Parts: sequence; structure tokens; C-alpha cells
Amino acid sequence: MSNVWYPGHISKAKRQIKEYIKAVDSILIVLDARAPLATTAFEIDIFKGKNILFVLNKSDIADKETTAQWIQTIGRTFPVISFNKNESIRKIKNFLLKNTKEKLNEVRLLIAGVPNVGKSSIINKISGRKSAKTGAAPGVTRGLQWINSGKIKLLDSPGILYAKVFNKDIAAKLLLVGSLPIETIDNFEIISRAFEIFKNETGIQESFDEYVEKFGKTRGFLLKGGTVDFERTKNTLFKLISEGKLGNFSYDKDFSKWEILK
Ligand SMILES: Nc1nc2c(ncn2[C@@H]2O[C@H](COP(=O)(O)OP(=O)(O)OP(=O)(O)O)[C@@H](O)[C@H]2O)c(=O)[nH]1
Ligand SMILES: [Mg+2]
Repeated sequence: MSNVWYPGHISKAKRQIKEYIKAVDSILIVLDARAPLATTAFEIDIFKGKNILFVLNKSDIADKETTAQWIQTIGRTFPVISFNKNESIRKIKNFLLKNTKEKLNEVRLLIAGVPNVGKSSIINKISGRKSAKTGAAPGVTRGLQWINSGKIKLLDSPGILYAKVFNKDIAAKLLLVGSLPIETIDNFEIISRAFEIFKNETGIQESFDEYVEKFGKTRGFLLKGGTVDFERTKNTLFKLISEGKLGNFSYDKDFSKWEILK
């Protein structure tokens, strides 16, 4: 499997995280509720020995039953909650305060995870301000940034990923949840695997080409001469899937595979 998207700011962020880690007591690892296994595709071992908490974010666009099962599974070994941008600040604040040790009346927390899982959005929610930049494409946060919210001091960090040896299944799921930008995926195997996984959830009958053809026509994504603009349609299709606009689905369901930081 070839390498996937790995811009320079990610390797820089990993070096910075290793530095800053000494200054924090706890790590809040944000996973996408739709793919809690695939969204651990980074060197999670660098956080070993710290107080680790998990958030399954974007639960509003995941399958509810599957998220409940993940909470049960992960909850056996780590503090975990499901969350989404429509939920109350109290829920996440209480979770953080309950599960962190206070030092000098301060909770210092690093927020980490793969790109686009909603790290900066969670920070803004907790601080009640738009202090951290957020955006629909992966790779919005470029450097580490402290944000204060009363006694909770939050350190936002850029999304990180493994640099290489991406397994096709993991890459496909990262694409489905928007952690890899569709425009950068030139390996068609990843795209077709992602469509296959999506198809399994939705009950779509068509092949990828047939589906793109139909989707492009419906949206009017046509080139001169009336043929469907494949690139534009494919990119829009994956963007909409990642934003949950084509339905709420979960892509990781193998609960027995959760064996992190044992
Ligand atoms: N449906 C849904 N979308 C969300 C939620 N949280 C964040 N988003 C959207 O997801 C996108 C990414 O959010 P960010 O907060 O920028 O994510 P990030 O993890 O900081 O991303 P990077 O800095 O690029 O790694 C934005 O378009 C948000 O509006 C959520 O709970 N539900
Ligand atoms: Mg961010």
C-alpha cells in the first residue's frame, strides 16, 4: 500500500506534541464515533503513562446503537463519552473535571487525534469562544495553541496520522469520515474500498461508476458535451458522505479489535 496524504505540518506537529506532552497531565483523544478504530491511526503510544480520556465525537452522524457499543467497549479500560456539536458544554466539562487530576487548581489538557475529527470545535465549545480555527477540510490547525477556559487549560494540536504503511481498509475509513482529503487520494483501490464499505451500510445496488454517473447527473455536474464530470462528482460525493449528509452510518463495528495501549 502506498503512502497517503502526509503534509509537512503533521510531522512537525508530532515533534511539538512530544515536547509539550511534559507540560500536560491529561490527554483528550478525539475519535470519530463512526470509525473509532481507524481514527486511532497515529502513534498513540507517545501518550503512554499519561491520563488518557477518549471522546467519540460527531455522534450526531454516527449509528447510535454502534456508538453505544463502542462506549461500553472502550469504557472498560478508559474514561470515554460520546459527544457532538449539538450537545451541552456541561456534558464535556463535567466529564473532563471528573476524570482529570487537578494540579494547582488547574487542569492542563492536550487535545489530540487524526485530522478533522472536531478537536478545535470541542475546544471552542468548552471555552465558549471561537478561539481555535475550525474548518470542513482536514489540516486546518497547523500548530499547537493554548486556550484558557477558567481552570481548564486546553492545548489544541493539529491532526496527526501515521506517515506510512497505510492499510487499505483504514485509509478507506479515514476517507469516509473526512480525515484524508479526497482530492489527494490517487490510489483508486482506496476509493473503491471506501465505496464498498459505504455500500454495505446503505444498501446501494449500483457499482461505483454507475453511482457516480447517477449522482453527477442528479446534481448537474456535467462537462461540455453533457458527460458527467467524474472528478467533481467523486469529490463532492465523498465530502457529503464525510459530513453525514447522505445518512448516519458507522464503519467500524469489530469491537473485539479494541486493544489500545495495553
Ligand atoms: N456533524 C458534526 N460535525 C462536526 C462536529 N464537530 C465538528 N464538526 C465539523 O467537522 C469539521 C472539522 O472540525 P474541526 O474542529 O476543525 O476539526 P479538527 O479536528 O480541529 O481538524 P484539524 O485541525 O484539521 O485536524 C468542521 O466542519 C466542523 O464543523 C460534530 O459533532 N458533528
Ligand atoms: Mg483543528
